[in-house]
Order: sequence, then C-alpha cells, then structure tokens
Amino acid sequence: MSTNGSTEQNPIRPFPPGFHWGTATASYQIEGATTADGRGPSIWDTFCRVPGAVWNGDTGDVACDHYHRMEEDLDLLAELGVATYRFSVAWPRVQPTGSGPANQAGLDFYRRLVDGLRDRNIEPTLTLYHWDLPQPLEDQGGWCVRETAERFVDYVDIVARAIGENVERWITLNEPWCSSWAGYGAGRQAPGVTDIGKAAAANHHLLLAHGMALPILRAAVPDAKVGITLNLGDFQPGSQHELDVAAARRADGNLNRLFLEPIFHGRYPEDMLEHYEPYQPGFSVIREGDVELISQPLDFLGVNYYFPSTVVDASRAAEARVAGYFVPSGEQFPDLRVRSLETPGRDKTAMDWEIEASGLTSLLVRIRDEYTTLPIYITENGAAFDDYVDPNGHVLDHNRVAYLQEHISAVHDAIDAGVDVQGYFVWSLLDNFEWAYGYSRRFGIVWVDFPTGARLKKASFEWYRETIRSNSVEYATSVGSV
Ligand code: IFM
Repeated sequence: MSTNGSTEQNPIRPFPPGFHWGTATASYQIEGATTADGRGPSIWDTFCRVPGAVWNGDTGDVACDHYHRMEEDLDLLAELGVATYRFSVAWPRVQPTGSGPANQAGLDFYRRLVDGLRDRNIEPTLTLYHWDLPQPLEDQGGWCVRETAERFVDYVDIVARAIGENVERWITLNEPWCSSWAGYGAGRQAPGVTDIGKAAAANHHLLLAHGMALPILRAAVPDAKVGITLNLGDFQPGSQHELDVAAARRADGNLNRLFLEPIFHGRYPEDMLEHYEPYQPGFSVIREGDVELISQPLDFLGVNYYFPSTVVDASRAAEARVAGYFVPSGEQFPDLRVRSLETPGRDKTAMDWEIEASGLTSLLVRIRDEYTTLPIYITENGAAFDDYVDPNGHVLDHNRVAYLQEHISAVHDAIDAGVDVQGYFVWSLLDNFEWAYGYSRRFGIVWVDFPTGARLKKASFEWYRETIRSNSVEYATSVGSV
C-alpha cells in the first residue's frame, strides 16, 4: 500500500469525465511590454527598481514577452490539450492610472487572448487581480484604504462589460494573503511596506473589493462562474507541546482562517482580531455590512497549494533542533512568533519548499469539512527546480514530473474522499518572473530562454499532455518521503 492509498495492482487512477485540466500564468510574470500601448506603471514596476528588492535587479519589463508572443503561447496550450487556461488581466493595462476611462488597446489585447483561446476550444479562466496594482492607487494609500476597493469595482465593471460574454469562469483575487501580509506586513513583495496594522487593513480591503465586485460581475455576466483563489496551507505543530500547537493555530489563523472564515462563515476569527487589535485598534476598517458583502455566495473556490508547514513557537526553536529538525532563521509571519521547521531527509524544491503531497489532500478534506462543499479548483500547483538544457537540447525535468504526479495523485485521493475537486492548473505554463526571486526560479513546463524569448517544451510538458489525454494519473510514490 502506498502513502496515498493506491495499490500496486491498480496503478492508473482515472479522473472523473470532464475534469478540467489547465495551466496558469499571471500578467506581470509573463507579459513584459510594460510601457506598450498605454499601459501605466504598477507597484511591481516600482518595487523592481528598489535596490535589493528583487534578485539580480530583475524586472518584468520584458518577462516572457507574452504580449508579443501570445499566438505562439496559445499554440502551446492547444498542443498540450488543456481544457482551460488561467491568466490574469493587468489592471494598469486596462486603466493606466487605476481610475477613469478604459485604455482600449489594453482591452483589445485581452479580447484577442480570449478569442484565441475560444478558437482553440480552451475555456478562459480569468483572474482579475494578480498583484499588479496601478501605482497611482498605491500613491493614494493602496490596499490600506477603502477607496482602492471602490476603484477595483469600476475596473471589474470595465473588464466584464468588454470581454465578459466570452469568459464564464472568473477569479476576483489571486492570493490576497500575499497582497496584504507579504506586501504590507513582511515587505517581501510590492509595495514593500512593513507595517502590521496596514497589512491587517489591506487584508480586509482586499476581501471587501472581492465582495463589492461580485454583484457587478454577476450583473455584467449573468452566467459567470465566480470564485476567489486563496493560497492555503496545512500547518502541523512540530510537537504536541501546547506552545507549538498554539503556534500552528496562529499560523493557520493568519494564512487560512483570516480569509476562509469571512468568506464562508461571514465573520473574522476572534483570536486573530484579538491578536492584531494592538496594530489596528478597534478594527474600524471593518464597517457594518462589510462581512455580508464578503460572504456572498460563490460558485467555486480556487486553492493554490505548494508545500506543507511544520511550525513551533518561536521560543522553542532549540527544542525543535534537539528533536532533529532544521530551523531556518527568520519568521515567515510578521509578529506571530512562529518558526518554520525543515524535516531532515525530506526533498525540497529550488524555492526551499518541502515536498509532501499529502498536505494537499488533508487541506482539501478540511476545507470541505469546515468551510464549503462548493466545487474546488486547484488553481495553482507546481515546483521550481534547477532546470537546464542538456547537450541534446532537452530539459529532462524528471523531478518536476515526480512532483506533479504525486500532487495530482493527492488530488485524486481528495476526490476519493468525496471532495468535489473539478480542475487542476499546473503553475506554470512558462518559466517566468518569480517576483522577488526574479528569473532565478523556473516553474514552467515550458523553458523560456530569457535573452531571446525562445520556448522549449520540457519533459514535464510531454508528461502533462499524456496525463490530460488519458484523464488519469499513474499512482506516485512520495518523492518527498522521509
Ligand atoms: O509565482 C507565484 C504565483 O504568482 C502566485 N502563487 C505562487 C507562485 C509561485 O511562487
């Protein structure tokens, strides 16, 4: 018997008919052309110019040049055989200053993209916000102020009216945790602010933007299937010591419950409100009626999952070392007094993220048990590895194949357990701009030669194409097992 419940007598695991196989990308990470056709500056254009903010001083100025190579990328998708493609719209391409009239050239680009997908029988899955806030809005307070949520609604209205009839699956926000806590709390991402009170305000205003946009979207595109994508984690305490159990609960509160509870239960978690009260006294940013907006019905939930987390209370790092864990320096969550642990012997990706697919299964089962029975799409899952083009001109990324196989198998486990998972998107179609890591981390199933923009299909592309064709995955042993 394997770690994921499959038997060696039955190595092929079929997925339900009509399961949505896809790949995902995001505007700033692939498009380039940041000043073309009237696009305005985003917070990432600014952040990339802060000395030391991004590896090697890399920027998204050219990225994969997808803006000019869209047809070639659409052909790759068709060759791969995906049912759906998840991309994001760059707000500063559509509304260069974040408010006011639409930029027709920007809308035309996305219309060509959507039409190109339709021509190839690929369903568009459109993310409205994947972190590229127009810089002028940041100058007026960014996600720390309520007005940005109001501006978001205007922007959504423009996009929905312009290309809505050809897009049935919409995602309001990608990973609002990153936009708020990584962007305004830890400062690891744009706009690079380190203020816990501002991060808490941004958390609320992002969810508010999501809630305020829902009726606008539904009015403009009555048949739209609308959801939100959250980056969620499976936190395990490094020991059963009460301090470590409480630390895992705090980490879970920040990453998971601050988003899942308002969306699905119409309230913020009490322990988190209490924890952040000193930084956001009275939580006056949460006004009457806000959580009702945030908790309006959705059609699906998007889940991004990459790695499991084992954590201890910050005061117990020494005990964790004695217990055999490696304890990297630094804390992932501002002010939570939580230290992440590394399990010796467990494989890691080039991001230093541990590989353990069973965390995805338990996360999905927990979402179903505690939050929602809505259809779930795995809107991102994948891995960065130190790929290279070998002397024969091939990228034999067998480690990525193993990672994908194991995680798709974990999705199958969740389906077997009764979770309504309807689709899976590999992150990512292309090697691309990996935010503060610049171009140093490759997540693609297609290699991009950044100096020339040339594309080269990796072994994982061929493997995923066969997975899609057969609508099944071969049972995988855990590459991350200890
Ligand atoms: O590249 C990112 C993506 O933009 C959001 N989710 C995680 C990916 C890998 O870090």
